[in-house]
Amino acid sequence: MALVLYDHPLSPYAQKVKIALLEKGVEFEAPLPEGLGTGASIEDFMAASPRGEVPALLEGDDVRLFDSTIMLEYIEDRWPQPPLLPAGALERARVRMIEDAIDTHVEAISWGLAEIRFFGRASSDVANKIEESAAEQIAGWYRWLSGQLDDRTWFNGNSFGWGDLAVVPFVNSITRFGFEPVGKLRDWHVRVNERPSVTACREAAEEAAFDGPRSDIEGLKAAVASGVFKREYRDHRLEWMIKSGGISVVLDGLDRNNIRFTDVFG
Ligand SMILES: N[C@@H](CCC(=O)N[C@@H](CS)C(=O)NCC(=O)O)C(=O)O
Repeated sequence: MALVLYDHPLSPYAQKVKIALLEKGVEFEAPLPEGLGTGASIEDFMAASPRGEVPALLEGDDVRLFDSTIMLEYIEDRWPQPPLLPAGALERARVRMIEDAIDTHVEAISWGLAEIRFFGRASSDVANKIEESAAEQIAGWYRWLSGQLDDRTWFNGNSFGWGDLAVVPFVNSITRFGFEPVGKLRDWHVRVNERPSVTACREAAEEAAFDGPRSDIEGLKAAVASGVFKREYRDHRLEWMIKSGGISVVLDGLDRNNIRFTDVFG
């Protein structure tokens, strides 16, 4: 049975995994799980991903994985060639640290901007405060990323790899919100987006975000407004919304029952 990666083209986490599979030349299908965001989606997707999140990876009768980092580990173990992690314990640790910071802190910013700009969660005063905070945070994270890149061509070292695929989908999301990287981070951003695996994922995301046939931003907005699509305020996202000035957004979402937290898995 083919490898199935439950996907949404706008999910930067799903993009990490798709880039890794494309780089390894592993064939996969990438369907959109029906009911994503309702908290009660199709059975095989929820069995693989009890938090109801994409990506979810399924293969044969046994492989049921959630979490993009765990999937990257699995893919690297299962299809070691070409290796995506750099050589050497410290280099590998460095790359994993970058991935963790991006997954938790940087993703929250583009997710939060979508809450404000697409889903209209905040009044103009609160929205302005959140936007200002997001802009400051992005400048800081871009500085940190430039420092991590240092004089390297790739976050991974001398060649493209895990360090790069863990960063580019998130920087592309933030760039779509109008925050272009500068300096050496900009040079890397141009370079990495020329990679065919990255180009494919970026184009699919752009098509979904803007006007392609896979785009349904208006439908999504209506689903969130009516409470059918409950946006997931988990972990770092909840922290981000509160620290960036949006505690009223959280309270309002609870009131309207259009945000959700993680359920017990069993
Ligand atoms: N830690 C997870 C995070 C996955 C995640 O948050 N996925 C989002 C899409 S970017 C999702 O499916 N959210 C479901 C929802 O909002 O209901 C990973 O690395 O895969």
